[in-house]
Amino acid sequence: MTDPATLPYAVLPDYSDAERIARAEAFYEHLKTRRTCRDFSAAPVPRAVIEQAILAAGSAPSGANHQPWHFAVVSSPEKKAAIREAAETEEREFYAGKASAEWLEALGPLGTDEVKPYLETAPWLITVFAQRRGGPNPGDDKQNYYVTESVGIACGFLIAALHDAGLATLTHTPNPMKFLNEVCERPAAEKPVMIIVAGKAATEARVPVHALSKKPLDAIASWL
Ligand code: IYR
Repeated sequence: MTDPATLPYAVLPDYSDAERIARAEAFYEHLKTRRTCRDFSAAPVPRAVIEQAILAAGSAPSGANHQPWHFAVVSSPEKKAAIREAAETEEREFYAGKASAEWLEALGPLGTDEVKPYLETAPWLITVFAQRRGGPNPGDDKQNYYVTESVGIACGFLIAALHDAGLATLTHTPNPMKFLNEVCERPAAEKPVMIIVAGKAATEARVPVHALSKKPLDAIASWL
């Protein structure tokens, strides 16, 4: 193995144990206030916020650091209308029988349906694409690795960054969503993964009680 070029590991703050615990608690307290939003205000949000959040997403770890993602950011009313129309067409079929009874039952407590006005109301639709090929540098055409995992982590960073900027978010996944390639002018080889809707919540926005219940630590972690 050849020795790769290296730099010293970035110096992280040398917090006391008490400080670390307090910071971990504070971060949890902050992140848990995020609520999926389905009722957005049309109030504008500066593009610079979205740019910084995408840079945060782009800092995520990825297979071989190939960064196998593309964020197509839609704000034009025409494109948003096209996405809403295509998404609602898919969702109508989904709710009218394509989804299993079990799936529809699981969605019951969320109160969702095929009507998606927020796809036009919210100022920003960040459509996330996964790239099976690419590489560490723009223009590369190499195999990418752990694409699903990498893009999932980047989406998590993106949602956390948007939340930290005080924006409401929604992960929307119409099924199928291949129409996004055409609307977002992305090559057929890229796989649309999700739309992250971002903006301010409408003043009258409400959240389903179902969404507030999170599993306790002992149900989601074990210690060996
Ligand atoms: N994509 C549909 C259905 C839907 C599916 C799941 I799983 C959700 O957590 C929420 C919705 C819709 O957006 O209505």
